[in-house]
Amino acid sequence: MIMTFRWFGADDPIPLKHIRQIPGVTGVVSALYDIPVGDAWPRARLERLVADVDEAGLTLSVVESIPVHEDIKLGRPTRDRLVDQYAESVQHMGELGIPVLCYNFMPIFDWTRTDLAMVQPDGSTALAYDDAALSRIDLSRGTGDLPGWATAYDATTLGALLAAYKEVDAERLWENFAYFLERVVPVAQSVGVKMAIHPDDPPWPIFGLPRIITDGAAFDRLTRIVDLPANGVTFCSGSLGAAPSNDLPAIVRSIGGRGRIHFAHCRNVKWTGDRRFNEAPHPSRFGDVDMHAVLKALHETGFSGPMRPDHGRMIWGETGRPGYGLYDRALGATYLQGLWEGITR
Ligand SMILES: [Mn+2]
Repeated sequence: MIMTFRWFGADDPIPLKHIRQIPGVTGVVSALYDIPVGDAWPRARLERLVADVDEAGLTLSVVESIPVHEDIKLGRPTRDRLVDQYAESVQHMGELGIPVLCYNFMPIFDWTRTDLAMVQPDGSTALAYDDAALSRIDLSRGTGDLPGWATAYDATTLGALLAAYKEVDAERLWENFAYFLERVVPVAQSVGVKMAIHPDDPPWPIFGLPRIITDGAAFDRLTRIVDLPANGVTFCSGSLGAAPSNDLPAIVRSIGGRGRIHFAHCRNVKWTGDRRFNEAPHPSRFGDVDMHAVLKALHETGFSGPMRPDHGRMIWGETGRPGYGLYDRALGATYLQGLWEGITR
């Protein structure tokens, strides 16, 4: 297992030299954040990122993520050019020896929460989700009302996208996903890049949009569409763990047993109602994810890839990017390593 930490590039208030000081963290998870969605990532830019991380005494272990253009998810005629450009980015990763790509296939919205700073009994704040609160968000004004939404869409653009997805149900989305995988995975396989799809977060449809990567059956289905080792998953305990129906250790044993877990996100969630949860400190006892059982299953299935603490709370007065402060994620990294040492020794 390689312990890693997400870094948002030069604009991240947490510098690489601080990440380097978290015990045991050797890998960095990052991306190029200023390339328009759909464009091929220039090899020279990616090379510069690798060099910056290297100079800090760390290794770029994972690209998270190269966004998939909505036209690909919608199956529009423009997708062929966009898929080619995606494959070109993957090829550049391979040429530079970056081994893992984390990506997702969620329509329009990436991970979604309804509260970015829910105050916890200990005074810390955590990300939270409540399906009832989500249903009250008015999208007719664009993404402005959605807490922390990174890709801003104005009302017209968002309205057009939502209308286009009216023609795309879950099965059509699977077809469009298959089209993408059939063209990109062989390239990844040939250049030594492991593709690791991130499960949808939360793992159920939102705003009437289909979401398909929500459970172990979906992991199984997608990895058989193109049955190559490069076609794998990111096991995110927090995303899958938001649904009580997901038996996390069983999912690890199934997909991990086939050698298809290429990256692990470890985070705890506390269920507080039907489709309602908040994020919790990493250790098992603070949430509904049995982190010991998850890591034990990862070890039993021979997991040797990168792992990172996923979102953390904001503690000790820290401010910054929601979910991505330094302190709680650093605590998570050391906890996960302690658990791993206990399991593997
Ligand atoms: Mn995750």
